[in-house]
Amino acid sequence: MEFELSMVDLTKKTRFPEKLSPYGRVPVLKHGSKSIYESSVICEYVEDICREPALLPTEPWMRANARFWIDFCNTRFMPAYFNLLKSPPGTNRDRRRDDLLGHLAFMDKVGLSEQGQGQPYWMGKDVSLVDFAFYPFFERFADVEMYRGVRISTSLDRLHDWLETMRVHHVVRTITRPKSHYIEYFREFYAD
Ligand SMILES: N[C@@H](CCC(=O)N[C@@H](CS)C(=O)NCC(=O)O)C(=O)O
Repeated sequence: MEFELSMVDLTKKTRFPEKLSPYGRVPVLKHGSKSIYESSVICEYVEDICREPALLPTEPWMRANARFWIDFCNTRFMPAYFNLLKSPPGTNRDRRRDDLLGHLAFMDKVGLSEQGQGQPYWMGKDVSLVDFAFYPFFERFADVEMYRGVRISTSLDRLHDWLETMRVHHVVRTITRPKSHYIEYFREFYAD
């Protein structure tokens, strides 16, 4: 779908209240006179108004499952990621790192191995909103690697295979940036 991207400087966000959600955050989708907030709600909205290509399974149980994983991403994985990244020096980073690593292992074992059953994407043979919910964190993963010493274990085969599949997805390739971009961009926020 055609869209126009409007960037907001979050260090000056008081100047742009009309471009922020009621939580004071981006992204916000403006569609005509309507505003939609929160990434996963925005994604489902776009899915509702543009059904092709379908990015959610049609079968109700599979649809519920897709929503479970998107919820897991928002309520478990993302908080663990930022709890570690935003932890000041001297706080218990080992525990926070273990939390994140535990989620990665769960994603590999239960999400990708049992759910995907040898298929390339999270929900099977087709890319879905689940893949697009998780992938942005791996696009920027160089920040937790560089500034918090996280490594994805080589034993998480399915996770590594999925990452490779996503890295070369034609849509991901149009927006991807190198690791060095993330390392430099996040240095001022997260380097000790
Ligand atoms: N759950 C939200 C998270 C949005 C979010 O944290 N956005 C960040 C930028 S990536 C933001 O607006 N931060 C400004 C702030 O929290 O003050 C979503 O997925 O849309």
